[in-house]
Amino acid sequence: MTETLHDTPGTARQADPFPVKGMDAVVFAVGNAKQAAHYYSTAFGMKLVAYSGPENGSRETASYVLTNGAARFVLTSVIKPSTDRGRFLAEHVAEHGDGVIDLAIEVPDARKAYAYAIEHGATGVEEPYEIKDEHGTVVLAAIATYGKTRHTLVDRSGYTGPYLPGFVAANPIVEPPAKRTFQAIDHCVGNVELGRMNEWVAFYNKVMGFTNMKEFVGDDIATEYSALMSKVVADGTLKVKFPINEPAIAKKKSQIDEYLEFYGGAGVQHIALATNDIVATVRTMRAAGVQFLDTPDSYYDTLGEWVGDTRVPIETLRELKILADRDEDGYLLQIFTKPVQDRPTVFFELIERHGSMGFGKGNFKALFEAIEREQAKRGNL
Ligand code: TYF
Ligand code: FE
Repeated sequence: MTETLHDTPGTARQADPFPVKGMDAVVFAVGNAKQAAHYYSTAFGMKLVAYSGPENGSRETASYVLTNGAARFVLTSVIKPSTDRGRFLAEHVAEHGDGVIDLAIEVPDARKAYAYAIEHGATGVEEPYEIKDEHGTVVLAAIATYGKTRHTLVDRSGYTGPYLPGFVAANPIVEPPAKRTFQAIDHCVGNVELGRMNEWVAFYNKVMGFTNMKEFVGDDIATEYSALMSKVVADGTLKVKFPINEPAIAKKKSQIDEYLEFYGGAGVQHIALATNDIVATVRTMRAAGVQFLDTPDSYYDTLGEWVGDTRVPIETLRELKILADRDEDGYLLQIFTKPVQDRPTVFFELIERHGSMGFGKGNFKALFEAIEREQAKRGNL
């Protein structure tokens, strides 16, 4: 049976088959969650809000929950593996280094979302289950995606606690910066094996009813300079956006191949964080020691000619190495960190959108050249 919504007179569209509220959390398995929590507090300006560990009954793992506006990261380490969960975390860190194990999505109904996903070909990881404490009930379920990554589907509408049952409220590690550094997760990018991008795009099309966004990197750009192909899937409201990259066979060894080699397979490549003042955020994060990719001066010499007016003067963009792009809907400002662990794997993006819902297509050449300069320094190009 299909329902229809009538939102514009004279038009009818299908009700969203897989409604989502937004990203619930990005969950990382790391070697030392205590120190990672410190890094995301002092370097990224996030705020520790919840904790689970031996002090409150979790003897096997320690997890730190940090937020910044609507963005939520969960950092988990294993203390002493004794269950399948503990062994999974220990092996994940041994094999992949610090990385993302879960792109959790908040949904209005986790049971319905799970049933829809399974019916449309998803592999179940956790059947729907409830957990409760004095703050209420959360319904959770999980499905598998690329690599060892999963999507936990979270219905927290019946819950008022700091994160999930099993977690206790925690105080910030340091006083968060006076001005918030970012406020939401804009998109989460996956790297998949050569030739498998379309398969994963089809997975999101079928399993979550996500549709393709117009921006993509096809063979033409791929062979010329990017050495990767990319397509973006998103839910109907564009709150959850998942670009998927695969390596392309080009003149140079792909940055995606470098990731796949050092991560040990498919996984999350970068998390983009939405900010409304990228200049202030980059200044704060640079002062705290975060390293960003460099952009040559020549980029800024011609930027004004094609990008037009932006909120930030070109000279400030040049000083901070921030990139800018424009499309028919508006413009965006963006910058990329270097990988945040010793393996050349996970990194972050800061993005300030002004109308544009793109991903910085106009910057792909400059960006991919910057990534390749780093790849060359590591001896992987
Ligand atoms: O998310 C995106 O599509 C942009 C561009 O390896 C991008 O941030 C794409 C691939 C890549 C790095 C950045
Ligand atoms: Fe991005």
